[in-house]
Amino acid sequence: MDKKLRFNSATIHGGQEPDKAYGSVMPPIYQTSTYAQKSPGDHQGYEYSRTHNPTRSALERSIAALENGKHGLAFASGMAAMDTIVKMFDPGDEIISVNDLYGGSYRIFTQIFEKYGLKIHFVDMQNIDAVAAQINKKTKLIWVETPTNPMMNVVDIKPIASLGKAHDIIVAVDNTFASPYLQQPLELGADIVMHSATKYLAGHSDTVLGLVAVNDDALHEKLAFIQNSSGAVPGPMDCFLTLRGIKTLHIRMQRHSENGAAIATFLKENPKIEKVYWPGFSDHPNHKVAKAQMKSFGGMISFLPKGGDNAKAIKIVESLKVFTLAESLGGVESLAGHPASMTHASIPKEVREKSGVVDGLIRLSVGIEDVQDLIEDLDQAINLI
Ligand code: P1T
Repeated sequence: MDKKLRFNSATIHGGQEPDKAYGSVMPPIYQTSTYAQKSPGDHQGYEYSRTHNPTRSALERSIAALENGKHGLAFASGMAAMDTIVKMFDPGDEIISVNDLYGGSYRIFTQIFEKYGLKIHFVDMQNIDAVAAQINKKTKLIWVETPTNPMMNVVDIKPIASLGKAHDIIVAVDNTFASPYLQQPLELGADIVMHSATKYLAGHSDTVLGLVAVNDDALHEKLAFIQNSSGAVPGPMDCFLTLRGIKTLHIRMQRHSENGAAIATFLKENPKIEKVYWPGFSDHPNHKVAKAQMKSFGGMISFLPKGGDNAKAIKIVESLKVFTLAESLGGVESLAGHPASMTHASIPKEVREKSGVVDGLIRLSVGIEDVQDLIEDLDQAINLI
């Protein structure tokens, strides 16, 4: 489709055309590894499914449309997407990363990439001067995650993108928590946007997949080269499921945000709760930035029971009945997590505690159920402590 569509139409039509073979309105699941050639090199644009697959191409066009990028790339997982981005760099290169981030992202930086000679500096990016202070001639990548997992800090993307431009450093933003509905980092000047599409994009907790979007042709070429060389690509069925999820992204995100706001307020007013981390509160330290760079505040919330007590946190997560205690986020169903022992267990205790990820922290991924059922569920579990 040539016409540039508004976001709530791009989720459904962005980069999509009826299939050329039979006019199939939904993208067919091209469950094939290879493609017939008439003569060597004489084919219809597809040779081998690690390199290209038509169902994957449809998803790659979709994420490009949603992020206002020129190119999209799909991977077997969010981590595979991140792995591909970081593999663009050489031993001796330096990376500045946000200090509060998904435990798996911390793990790949410190336990995989440092082994290959990359140096990673973890910085509190709420302070732009702290980012600028780490830049030197070897700095090649600034890795931003915003809102951060799980502390819900918000990083101001625009000034970081300006720093990147001024020093010829690539700025990548992990946009998993926001989704392109709430925030579009390429529009704010970032070079690369990355997603664990496992979360809000696919939206139904039934697929593991990663996505990337960029504008620059040369950057796309580099990433596509590694994508094909390393081969961490998703299968066509997972691409289909993600495309199907994306069609309702805008209405799901609206409800996630409404339910998130109601639950954050309920928790904040509850005398048994010590602290609630949610960027929609006017007293959140980054509320102004969040308001400027995000359409709404989403459905991710972290909180501490009174005294930050871990036994109370465990009691709450064990007692929830509508919320499921599980890793991951962004599905239609509500999930609760205990970051210290689950999603952030690979970060040493003293490191995670510095950014607030203490044992007593609970993280909620607020789903799109009736919010009253969610509030009643939290209420009964909190009343047990
Ligand atoms: O799980 P995968 O699709 O490989 O994505 C990794 C990833 C990357 N970035 C962020 C911000 C993430 O939250 C994740 C995955 N996170 C969880 C599984 C979680 O429960 O936090």
